[in-house]
Amino acid sequence: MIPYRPARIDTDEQLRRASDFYDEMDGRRSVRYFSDDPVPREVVEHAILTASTAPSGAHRQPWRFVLIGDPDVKRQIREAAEEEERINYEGGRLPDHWKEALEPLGTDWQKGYLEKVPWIVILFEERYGIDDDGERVHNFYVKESCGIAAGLFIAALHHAGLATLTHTPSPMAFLTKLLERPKNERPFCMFPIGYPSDDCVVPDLERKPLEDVMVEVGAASS
Ligand code: IYR
Repeated sequence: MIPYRPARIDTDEQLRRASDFYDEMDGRRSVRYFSDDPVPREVVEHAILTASTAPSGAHRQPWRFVLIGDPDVKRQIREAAEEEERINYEGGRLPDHWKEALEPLGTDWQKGYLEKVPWIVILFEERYGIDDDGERVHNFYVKESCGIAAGLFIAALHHAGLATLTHTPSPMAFLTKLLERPKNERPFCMFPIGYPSDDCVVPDLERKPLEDVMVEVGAASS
């Protein structure tokens, strides 16, 4: 154990920071229309480092972020993702209630942004570790850990002025094969990363107010 003594912030400053951070995050939107303007690799690498600060079960950090800037690999990902999504949208794999829920988002099987963006990051969950003797090592709370890391990643990208889409083409198994990942890794989420295009639009969504997302139980003492 080592001491951990982060400086206390006074209440006014605390409120200001909390509110400023909320405003910043409330300005984030998932983007499906990207420009092909370049984004420095270091910015994305720093966002991955930030994501990797996430708490994880037994500090196993059961994640691997696969970075793709190669146009040929991006094209292969687009083609494979579209093949799956075409079956979802047009081949009847998406149930009607799901299609209806997606209608306001205007999504379809076409995923042109996967080729347009300067970077794609694919977060793989590490289902189990492998020790020096090649033996399996149990990982804990893998989905929870990766979910938290994904959230920090999205926040870090937004903070750096970048846009992304939390994209989970379904099924995603094709990514393991295409990216030649070992069998202890499984795709968790895909993140096309770049700047929104000049003509980017997003659905006119509203977020739930605090009273719909928080309940207080009991009476706080202060
Ligand atoms: N994976 C599909 C469908 C999709 C599902 C949900 I839930 C969304 O919020 C958005 C899309 C696709 O990417 O089009």
